[in-house]
Amino acid sequence: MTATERDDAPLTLAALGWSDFFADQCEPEEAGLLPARIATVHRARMSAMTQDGPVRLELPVHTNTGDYTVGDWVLIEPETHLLRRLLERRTVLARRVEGSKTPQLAGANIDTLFIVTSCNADFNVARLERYLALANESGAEPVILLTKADLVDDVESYRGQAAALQRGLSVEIVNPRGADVASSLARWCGAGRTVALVGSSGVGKSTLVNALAGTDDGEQQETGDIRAHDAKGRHTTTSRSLHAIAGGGWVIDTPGMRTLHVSDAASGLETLFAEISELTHLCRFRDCSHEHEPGCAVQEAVKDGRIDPERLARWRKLDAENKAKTPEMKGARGKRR
Ligand SMILES: Nc1nc2c(ncn2[C@@H]2O[C@H](COP(=O)(O)OP(=O)(O)O)[C@@H](O)[C@H]2O)c(=O)[nH]1
Ligand SMILES: [Mg+2]
Ligand SMILES: [Zn+2]
Repeated sequence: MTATERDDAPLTLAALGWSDFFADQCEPEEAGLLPARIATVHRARMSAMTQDGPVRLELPVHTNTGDYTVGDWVLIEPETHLLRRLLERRTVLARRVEGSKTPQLAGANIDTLFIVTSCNADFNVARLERYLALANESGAEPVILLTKADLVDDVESYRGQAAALQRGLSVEIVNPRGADVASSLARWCGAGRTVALVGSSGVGKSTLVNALAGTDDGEQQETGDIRAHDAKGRHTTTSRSLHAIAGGGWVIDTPGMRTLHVSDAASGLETLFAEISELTHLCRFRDCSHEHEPGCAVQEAVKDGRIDPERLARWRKLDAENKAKTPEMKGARGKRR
């Protein structure tokens, strides 16, 4: 069921994810406007959820819908549903896809980002680190979901590898087709909370969305076993939307990605590689490259086994990529809390 099709019981703003963070942004003269949460974004139209149900937004001329994303809070006119203003985001998931210059917005005001990977061929620590860097940078809490545990006999080794990627990282083994999906993810869901799913095509994201949304009524997300790819080889899931979770809260499904670049993610990388980045302050030289300099605290840690050289190599690669792909003259991109 997509949010736009939900026309039953009215929702409170809090159930939609509204909080003081957004209320505090409203000026006194905006008191007559209605808060609305973007549910779908298309090239020329957008829909939103309000306390009074789903609405199709009236867009001012020259609106670029690419400036908005699923999960955004906006203020609209109650009668006409004319879009008046975008409220500052608490978190925003942005990513640069190959061949595009501007980052694509994949969702906003997400509390928890589920990074979904299967335990078989898709499992790749370097790719998970890319997702983690983006998740950290977005401001959402990353959680790794391991699917297809039934296809391997050493699921605990996958759990261990995933958990080692970042301090305090939650890793959950889920069976997207099982009856207990909602309860195993309940810790992160619930009224007013928003989760999103990212990960390669075929790992079970749509199956998870369907399980969370409840399958009894409404429209289902197309899953890979119905039709993995269309005739042109595109992924099954091509648009994002806000789906109501049966037990409360909201889930955003995002289309699969082939290549995932890291850019504008310096602080996300610092969180991800905390055990390395906190050593760099101890190096003798301020501009240490951590390759050959005397007094390099990072190299010392590699030598005495505190840091895995492969992990260091992956950090180097992502750090260099981030520097190369982040424009020097970066406009103020509202720093998140
Ligand atoms: N064996 C196995 N198959 C699964 C599991 N989870 C999902 N699948 C299957 O994997 C395929 C792809 O799932 P889908 O939800 O479409 O993946 P998406 O591309 O990430 O949205 C479907 O055939 C699912 O039924 C699992 O835990 N084990
Ligand atoms: Mg899908
Ligand atoms: Zn160093």
